[in-house]
Amino acid sequence: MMKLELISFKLCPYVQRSVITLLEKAVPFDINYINLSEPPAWFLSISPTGKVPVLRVNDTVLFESAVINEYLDETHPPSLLPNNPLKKALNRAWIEFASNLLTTLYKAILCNEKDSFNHEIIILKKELEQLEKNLGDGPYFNGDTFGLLDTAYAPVFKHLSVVENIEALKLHDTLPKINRWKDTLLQRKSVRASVVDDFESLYHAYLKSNNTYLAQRM
Ligand SMILES: N[C@@H](CCC(=O)N[C@@H](CS)C(=O)NCC(=O)O)C(=O)O
Repeated sequence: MMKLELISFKLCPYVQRSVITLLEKAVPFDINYINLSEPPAWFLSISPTGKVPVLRVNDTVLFESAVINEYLDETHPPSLLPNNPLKKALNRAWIEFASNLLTTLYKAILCNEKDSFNHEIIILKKELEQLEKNLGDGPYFNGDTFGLLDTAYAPVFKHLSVVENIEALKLHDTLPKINRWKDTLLQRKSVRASVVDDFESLYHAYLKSNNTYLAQRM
């Protein structure tokens, strides 16, 4: 059997994708948390990008969350991707879109002033409106079944919910489908178990240490 070790940072939404996939598939794995503000030398020597997640599969080092997830999906059937090639391709495209959302959200949370924060939130809202237009009736993106795509959006919603506990973003009226999907995902067992218990307080500490606008609002 393959020995799996996931290298993680407790606040990283990309690692969270892999954790959710591993939990959904009930695959045994070890998790090794590192501090990304002072990455250990051994990590820098094995990681081509210096980024997490990294999945060690026996002696092989795999990186990039989308690739790690597809590897886990292929090696632990049944697949969490649709069988139909066009639907599968669309799922991959929307997984990439989740990464764009994370980039925008990350820019927003690091803003030091109200104006720049609000500017990024306007961009985020526009991106979310695009997503809303492309959602079906749920409860998951592909309908009744939870998929790999959902593992990419759950971390977006988790991070967004911490931000919304600090500052009301008023996303609720215009994005009913996203809000329903968000609630479904955040209640799911694998999603709840995919972050550490003190996630929210660690997130707050991160906001404070970066002297952000949101830290002033806490
Ligand atoms: N495209 C990468 C993004 C991963 C990523 O940005 N990870 C962040 C933490 S959330 C990181 O490791 N940053 C460290 C750095 O950029 O030096 C993936 O999907 O795995």
